[in-house]
Amino acid sequence: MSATDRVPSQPAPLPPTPLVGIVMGSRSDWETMQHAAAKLEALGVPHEVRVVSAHRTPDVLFEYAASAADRGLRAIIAGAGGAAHLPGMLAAKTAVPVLGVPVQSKALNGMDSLLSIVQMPAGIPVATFAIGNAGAANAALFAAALLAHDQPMIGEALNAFRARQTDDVLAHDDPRRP
Ligand code: RP5
Repeated sequence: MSATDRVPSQPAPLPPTPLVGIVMGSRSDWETMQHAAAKLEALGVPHEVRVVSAHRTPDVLFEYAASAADRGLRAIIAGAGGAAHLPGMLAAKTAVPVLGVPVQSKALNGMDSLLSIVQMPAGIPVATFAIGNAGAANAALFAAALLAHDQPMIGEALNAFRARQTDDVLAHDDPRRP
């Protein structure tokens, strides 16, 4: 028996519990919502990604919202396009902050998505971001900012990202040069 055989086997480490849920109304929204996932990944924010449709899987939506707080989610980033009811319906069913991302629709360029997410009645807020990729990225940065106070490593990663972004602009301030 070798020395390594005697070492008791360690259980595989559990994946970190997601703090942020990224949901979207359709797989077709992933092209936009991947920008939220990429930002959370880069900042080390544990997250999960799901397709949850307000119209096609309403029962899944209700279950997702009802269990979100108990599962430890601290924010939900919800992207949808067209008649984009997903963020508002999630917010109606959970007090976990919902960050809405209007996906750019083909028919109306996302104005339909934006208005149907932003125009919530008083009492059920959805923090609404820009249409498309910028909105998805900013929703992730906002979620990280929400978590930063209680999660110092996320706060440090966010500060470092912002400093790099500033440095990058300053280092390339002549648009005629690469
Ligand atoms: C919405 O309808 C989705 O959020 C998506 O943006 C839009 C179109 O969905 P697909 O027809 O591409 O599945 O529910």
